[in-house]
Amino acid sequence: MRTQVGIVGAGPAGLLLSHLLALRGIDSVVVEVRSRAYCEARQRAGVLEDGSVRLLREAGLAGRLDRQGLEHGGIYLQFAGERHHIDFRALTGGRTVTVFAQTEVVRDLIAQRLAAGGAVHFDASDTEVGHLTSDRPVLRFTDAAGARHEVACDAIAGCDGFHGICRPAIPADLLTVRQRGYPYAWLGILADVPPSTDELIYAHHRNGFALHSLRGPTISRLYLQVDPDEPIENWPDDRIWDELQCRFELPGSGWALKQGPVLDKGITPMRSFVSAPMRYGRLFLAGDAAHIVPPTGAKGLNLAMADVAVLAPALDALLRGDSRLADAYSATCLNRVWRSTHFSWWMTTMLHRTPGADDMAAELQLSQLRYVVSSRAAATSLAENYTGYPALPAGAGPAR
Ligand code: RFL
Ligand code: PHB
Repeated sequence: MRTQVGIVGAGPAGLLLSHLLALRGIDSVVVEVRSRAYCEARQRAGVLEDGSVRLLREAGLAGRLDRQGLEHGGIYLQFAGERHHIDFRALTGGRTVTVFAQTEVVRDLIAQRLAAGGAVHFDASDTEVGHLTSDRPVLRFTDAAGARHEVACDAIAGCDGFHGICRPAIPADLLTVRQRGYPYAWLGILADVPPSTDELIYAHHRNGFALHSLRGPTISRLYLQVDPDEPIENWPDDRIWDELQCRFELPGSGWALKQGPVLDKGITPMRSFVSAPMRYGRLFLAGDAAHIVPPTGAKGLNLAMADVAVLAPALDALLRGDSRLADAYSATCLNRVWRSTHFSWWMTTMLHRTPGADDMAAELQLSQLRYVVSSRAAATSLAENYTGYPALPAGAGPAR
């Protein structure tokens, strides 16, 4: 087999890259270890920055997003028994985010790639990459029927997430890794009940953080801070709802959290992780393969999309003999990655209860929250980062 770009991973990064390359007339082969059904059902992110929406729209992928995505002009921050609105539109000159599930983005991307005749090999196994410092790197895999393939490529994109094989293919002594773990995790549920709020509620509570998000007019998505090593069996549905009721409670306001059947539940660990550089020879890492942020800033999916928006034109130029954009790829992406890493860390540490934290730490946290909701400068900083700062680079669109 021969292709121009071998892509490992059919998550948002790999699929979107494959599409952006196709718009430039560049062919690719996508290799994915999971089944199509698994990729389409995996519950994850829900918030798209302005720039991500524009990128999908320019790439012709926003049909359903434009019909079903919910534009949100702010969020609520709740603490000390009060709920405060942060008005993104007013603070940033009209910028917003769009609530549209990652599962839907992935479904649309898979349907688009397959309809366009794109090669996406689901249920692949034993994926390997090699000859990465030559100009003819190879991608090897065993397909669903058990046949082994070797694909000769001009470049390989490692879009295979945090646990993939591409980052470990780079010699460890060439990588600088920065990481931080957090002493908590998120328990997330999808519930068959209309959202009890018009915009997302980020709640700081003495029992821990809680987030009320949504997936549409009839489906709610809710998260609770839990201990990282707590088994999910400790959290029957009734206990989850009791704890959500407690953390979102607004005494005397008349507001109530509606409950409904739980459709999906899972526990997600939290970490910050950045591995640099994002390139080794002709291997380019994108998305979670190179960096992870805790989900409190809603940045992971947006970073993955921003990476491939930079990578597509860089690979296009590289394949035509001009390596300047490819040489700048890692530094260009890491600038945004570090901004999002800082913002996600800041939101996370401001809103979660740190087990064992002393009263001093708790008061500092509350003071920070009071400052954010009372200072226009502080609220603007949150709004600017949440809606997407810096803006996607020029030339991020699909074709020239
Ligand atoms: P993905 O989505 O992990 O896709 C990687 C793909 O690679 C495949 N793979 C392999 N394929 C072939 N061979 C191998 N050896 C392979 N190893 C792995 C995997 O099966 C998978 O299909 O990475 P990608 O494309 O970089 O996308 C990143 C995003 O998925 C992630 O950053 C976000 O979901 C993070 N995130 C959020 N991001 C946001 O922007 N906004 C949010 O609101 C938000 N909320 C969240 C989140 C992540 C969460 N979890 C569960 C981690 C909420 C949660 C709870
Ligand atoms: C989600 O809807 O899944 C979601 C929203 C905001 C976040 C994280 C996750 O910060």
